[in-house]
Amino acid sequence: MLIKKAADIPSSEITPKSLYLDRRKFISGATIFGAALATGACEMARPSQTVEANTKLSTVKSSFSTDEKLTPLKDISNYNNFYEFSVDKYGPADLARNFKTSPWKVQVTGAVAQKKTYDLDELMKLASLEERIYRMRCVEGWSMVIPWVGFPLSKLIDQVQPTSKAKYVAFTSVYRPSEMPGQRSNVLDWPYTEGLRMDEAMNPLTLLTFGMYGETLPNQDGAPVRIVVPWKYGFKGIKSIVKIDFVGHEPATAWNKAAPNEYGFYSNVNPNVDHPRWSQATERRIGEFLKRKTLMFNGYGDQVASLYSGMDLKKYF
Ligand SMILES: Nc1nc2c(c(=O)[nH]1)N[C@H]1C(S)=C(S)[C@@H](COP(=O)(O)O)O[C@H]1N2
Ligand SMILES: [Mo]
Repeated sequence: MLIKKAADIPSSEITPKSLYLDRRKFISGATIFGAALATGACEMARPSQTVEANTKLSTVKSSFSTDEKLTPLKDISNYNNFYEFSVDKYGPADLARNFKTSPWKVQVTGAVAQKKTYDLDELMKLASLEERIYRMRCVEGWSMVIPWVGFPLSKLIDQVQPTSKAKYVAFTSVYRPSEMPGQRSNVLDWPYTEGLRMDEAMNPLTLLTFGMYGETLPNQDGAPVRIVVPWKYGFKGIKSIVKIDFVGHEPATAWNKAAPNEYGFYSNVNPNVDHPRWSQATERRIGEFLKRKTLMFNGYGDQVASLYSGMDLKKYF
């Protein structure tokens, strides 16, 4: 069996105070955790929101992992950009608690020989799951080190066999305003979309991601499936994907549509190209006081610099 239920909740996880504040919400959220209630759990004993992530995943280690200090799970899962839920980074952990991630289907379509709609289980079984410890650099200037669980997107691409017309891959997040309060406002043009050039999508670093810290993704981190592209700014890592479309032209992307002069299609981490409103030369690693220097391609230049040889990265930012 690929997956089994976790026996317990990691002791490292501490329920944030905000989760105690809304009792009504707590009760409705708790009804889905029948097991916890059956054991007579009271409010204080309620598992933290990572209970949604309590499916353990068996993984193999990856040589692509950094050995830098991991960002604690409680920080990764309580400081999120997920505008479908909230523009406040402390918001999604609470607001995504009742987001329904099962059943889940991902439609793979466009210029491929094998168009197919995958059930999540089926998608997860396409290749062995790896633990990949990657740096993640948000365009806003903070960074984390995250032990993701997934497999290279190239494994899926090989399976569906793109035709010669496939030049880019376009990704679409779920659109479900009934469960995603942020989608009831126009802060972005919903659904969230992202894209990669075919060679970027095929690069072994590009991870189709199902989990972190050895378990399925917390809802606020993009459950049940997202993309992680560690040499690009965090927003390229589109969450809660329902569609993967192989296309002939550079696809429109959510942040590029919202502010084309600020967020380019490529969005490679580049300390030499400032955002129009701030420098990108340094970053704050969550949990650290002093800022660090941001590395070209977020430190992944050996693996990806050749993808951009001859390109003016100031123009194609
Ligand atoms: N669908 C969707 N995907 C998204 C976002 C979003 O708002 N919606 N935010 C992006 C941004 S700006 C970042 S930095 C990362 C954050 O991922 P994390 O919360 O798991 O750290 O997700 C990216 N993927
Ligand atoms: Mo971000």
